[in-house]
Amino acid sequence: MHKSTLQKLSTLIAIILTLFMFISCTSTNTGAMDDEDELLSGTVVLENNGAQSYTVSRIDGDGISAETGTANPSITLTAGGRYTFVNQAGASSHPLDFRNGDREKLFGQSNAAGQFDSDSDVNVVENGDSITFTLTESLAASLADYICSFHPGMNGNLVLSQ
Ligand SMILES: [Cu+2]
Repeated sequence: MHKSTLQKLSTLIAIILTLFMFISCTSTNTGAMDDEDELLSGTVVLENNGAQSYTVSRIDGDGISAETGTANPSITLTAGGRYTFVNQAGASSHPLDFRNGDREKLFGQSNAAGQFDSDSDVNVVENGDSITFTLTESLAASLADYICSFHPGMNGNLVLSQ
């Protein structure tokens, strides 16, 4: 009689423990999904004024801002986000490069090698005229401007948002 009560009790405890493990697993997974959802993501569309300047025609998403319609505007980016530059000027006619303060290429659409070309966290992906990258803390510490590798006048600052 007493033994069977103990058995029932331990079965009940086992069920409760299993339920707790299931609930904590579920909530951990949900948390991870929320973290990924919170990754900033933005797109900027660039046009050109001949070989004189880039202009921004549109911005979508979060973490990126610039004045539209002005020549070579400063583009403000938030570290930690993943950003796409759609270069409507044409990646082959006006290859868009991203540089550090010493005017060295970090990555971009020109054929020259860049310091962050194969950084797996920055994960540069080129697709036609578009280029996408993640602004890691270490990239953010170096990033200074964007430039057309053919036309040095097509050049503007990249600014970190505070
Ligand atoms: Cu150009």
